[in-house]
Amino acid sequence: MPAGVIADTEELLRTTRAVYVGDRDALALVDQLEARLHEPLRLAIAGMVKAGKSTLLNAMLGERIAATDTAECTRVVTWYRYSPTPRLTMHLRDGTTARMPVRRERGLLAFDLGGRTAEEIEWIDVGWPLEGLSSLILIDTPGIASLSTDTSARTARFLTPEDAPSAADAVVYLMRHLHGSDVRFLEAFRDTAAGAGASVCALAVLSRSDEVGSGRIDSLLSARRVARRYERDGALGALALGVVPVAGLLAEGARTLRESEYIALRELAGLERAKRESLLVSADRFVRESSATGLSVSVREELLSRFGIFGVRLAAAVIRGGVSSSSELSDALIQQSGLIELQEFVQRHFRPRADVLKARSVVLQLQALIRRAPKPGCEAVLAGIERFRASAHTLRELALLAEARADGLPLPEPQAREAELILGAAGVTASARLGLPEGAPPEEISRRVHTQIDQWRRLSADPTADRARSDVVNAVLRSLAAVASETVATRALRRAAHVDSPRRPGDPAGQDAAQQSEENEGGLRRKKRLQWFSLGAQRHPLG
Ligand SMILES: Nc1nc2c(ncn2[C@@H]2O[C@H](COP(=O)(O)OP(=O)(O)OP(=O)(O)O)[C@@H](O)[C@H]2O)c(=O)[nH]1
Ligand SMILES: [Mg+2]
Repeated sequence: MPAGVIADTEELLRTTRAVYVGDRDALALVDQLEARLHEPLRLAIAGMVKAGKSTLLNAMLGERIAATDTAECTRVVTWYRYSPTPRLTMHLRDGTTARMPVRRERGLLAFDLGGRTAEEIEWIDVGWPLEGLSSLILIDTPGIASLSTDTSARTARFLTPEDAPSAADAVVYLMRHLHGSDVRFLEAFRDTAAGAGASVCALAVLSRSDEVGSGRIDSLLSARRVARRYERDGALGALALGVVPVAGLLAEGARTLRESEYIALRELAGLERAKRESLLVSADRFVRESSATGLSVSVREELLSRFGIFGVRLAAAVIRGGVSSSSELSDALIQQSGLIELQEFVQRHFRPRADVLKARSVVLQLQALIRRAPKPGCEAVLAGIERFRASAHTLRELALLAEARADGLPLPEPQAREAELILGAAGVTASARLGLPEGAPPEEISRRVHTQIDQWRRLSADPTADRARSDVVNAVLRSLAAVASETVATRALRRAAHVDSPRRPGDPAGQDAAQQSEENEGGLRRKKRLQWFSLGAQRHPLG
């Protein structure tokens, strides 16, 4: 990634400001874009109605903030971003805003719309004091219906507008089964970015994956197999960078686990086998009157709504396996839920590309502005946009990865597979690109990158290669050159500073140093990952 992408884009905004001097609307847009450039990446959670979006968002946040089920506010686009104190603001369709009270009901955040309907509200802005939100803005979107409705229209207007770039930089797309509407949405999302090289910034989640095997204890294994099949599916494979199975309800329950719930689950785990099995045979049976357990029906109903029958079965099995505290149970369930894999994916693919993705969004908006209201002098802005395109190799990588998934790269095996890795298919750290284990020593990385450069240079000199192949080979060489220069920088940095302190959140100066050193420091990398969303039960749940 070009080091100065943010600085270059700021320069482009300055040029635009000069061209549009005196045009209030255009200057207000430039102000907004400048702010956007310095905000965290905007990651939208999208999918069909009841795919489990809000539940997953709560699991990612580690608090039950987003409303689930049938509340009116599930039909409104809702942003979650960092604020030192809780703050809820409604942005109304008539252009005004209204503050909302911060109120909790039974551990959940209550969205008090003051009697307004979803139709009157454009979006809701939730500021929340969660550290994870300082590096990522999460956006919950209303469900897309297979038949067009007002609610799906709102999501479409926000994420895939016809005549403007998307308001989100990347999307986590939830689906329970692969449906025509899912493919159509992902195509539309990719195409809003088409002007910037058809880069793919979507991750698909096979959601509610505990239900894939009807809640059987091996459901998540079945879900994993289905996810792998979807990944290889021609239609979806070309539209998403990967497919991760996630049991969102289990993850949400685990991250907000209460001591009383742990005690109830422990009681179930301790029942004699025949009694336990008769209770857990189905969700219906679990909440029927029964003499098998001292837990009341209402306690069991609550457990079922919080964890699902799969979660209750799994929790009982895990406790029987030796887990002996609520925090250990929480960790074990999070591990099983797929949440960590999702987080790692976001960490691996979106976060390191955040600057380029944000800059791309800004550049697309500038392009739309020039189309809408051309001004004398705007050629300078267009030239800047062209320079961005040419230099944003990250976008080229994302476009080639999408092409690789759709049709395969125009190279024989094993080079095609190697090329995908070098272009960042498994992550953008030097080790991931070179197919080395995380934590490989810098010397080995350095040796490997130079061997690869020699090999790909030889390929680039092949006179029989056609244009498509040469383009890929050149892109691979460019990625390798970036790895080589990063490696040199990392080694120099280590020598100069003995870098060993992990970055503090929100410390961009320290970020580079930590990022460089983490490439070769498995332990550090894990620490930073955990800091980012700090997975684990929240010790102070709402309510
Ligand atoms: N078993 C199971 N149920 C889930 C899971 N995720 C969500 N649910 C349930 O599915 C229902 C819908 O969940 P939501 O999170 O509101 O889904 P959504 O996609 O946000 O729904 P809309 O915003 O209305 O489109 C709720 O009753 C959840 O408890 C899951 O991973 N497993
Ligand atoms: Mg929802």
